[in-house]
Amino acid sequence: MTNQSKVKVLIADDDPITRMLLTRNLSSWGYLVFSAQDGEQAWKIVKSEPELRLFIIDWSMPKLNGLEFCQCLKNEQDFFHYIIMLTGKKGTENIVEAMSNGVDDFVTKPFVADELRVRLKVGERIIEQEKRLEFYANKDSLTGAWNRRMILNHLKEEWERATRDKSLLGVVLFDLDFFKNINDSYGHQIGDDALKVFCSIIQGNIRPYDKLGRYGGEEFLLILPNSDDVKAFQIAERCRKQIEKLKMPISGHNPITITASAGVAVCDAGKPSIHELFKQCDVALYQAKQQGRNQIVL
Ligand code: GH3
Ligand code: MG
Ligand code: MG
Ligand code: MG
Repeated sequence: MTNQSKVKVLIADDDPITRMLLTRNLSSWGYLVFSAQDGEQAWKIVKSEPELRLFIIDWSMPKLNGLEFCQCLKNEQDFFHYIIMLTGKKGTENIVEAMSNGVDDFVTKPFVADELRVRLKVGERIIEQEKRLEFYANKDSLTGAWNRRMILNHLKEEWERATRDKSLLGVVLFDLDFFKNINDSYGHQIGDDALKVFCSIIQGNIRPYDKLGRYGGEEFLLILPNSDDVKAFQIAERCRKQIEKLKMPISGHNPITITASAGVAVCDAGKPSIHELFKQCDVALYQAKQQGRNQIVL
C-alpha cells in the first residue's frame, strides 16, 4: 500500500512509550501515523495535514491538553473528525466529561491492541459515511465539481482571504457554446457526458488549491487564488484550447467537439467587491459570446 492510499491517524501523547507502542501497532495495521508529543504540536500537524480525520489523543498533555485540542478542532474545522481519547483517567465522571466535550470514544491506558484496532475501524466507518454525506451536500452529482452553494461560499472565503492577505484572486466564468444544440442533436445523455468531459479537462489543468464549481446548467465558476490577470487568462486559455481539441466519441455519429467561452476578472486585496468582480466576469463572458464564442475575454 502506498502512503497516499493509507488512512492517516494523528496520535498525541506526552509519554514516549505510549507513542512508540501506538506508532508500532498502527503502522502494522496499515495506518499512516503522525505523532505529536503535546497538544500544540498536534495542532501544528493538523494545520499542515488537512486530510486528517482520525485521532488518538491523550488527555493530560503540556501546552494544550486533549480536551482543549478537541475544542480547537471543532471550532476551526467544519468537517467531521473522529477522536479517541486514550488516557490514564478512568471512571464514569471522566468519560462523561470527555464525551460531552467532543470526544467520540474513550479508552483507558494501558490499551489492549485488538480492542483499539476495532475501535479505530468504527471511526473509519463513521468517517467514510460522513465523507459520503459531505460529497452529496457539497458537490454537483453529475460532474463532481463544487455545487453552486459551495462554489459561492469558496468565492466568499477566498475573497476574504485575499482582502486579509492583500493578495490577488482570479475568477473565470465559463459557459459552453451552443450547448442547447448538443442536446438537441444528440440527446441529453451526450450533453451530460460533455459536461463531465468539460469538467475533467478543467480539473486536469488547475492547481490543487484552485476550485471549480457548477454555477448553473452549463456555466462553471473557476476560482484561482494568488493569480493575476495574466495567470488567470493563461489558465482559462489553456483549458479552452484543450476543450476545443477534444473529439468526443459517440456511437452512430462522428466524434463531436465542444467549445467554451469565458470571462475573466481579477481582484487585488479585496478590490473590487465580490458583486462587482462577478459582474466583470459576466460582462467579459457576454463579450466573448458576442465576438464569436470559443474565446476568453479579460
Ligand atoms: P450560448 O453559446 O449562447 O451559451 O448558447 P447555449 O445553447 O449554450 O445557451 P442556452 O442558455 O440557450 O442553453 C443552455 C443549455 O444547457 C440548455 C439546457 O438544456 C442545457 N443544460 C443545462 N443543464 C444541463 C444538464 O445538466 N445536462 C444537459 N444535458 N444539458 C443541460
Ligand atoms: Mg499525558
Ligand atoms: Mg449559459
Ligand atoms: Mg452556453
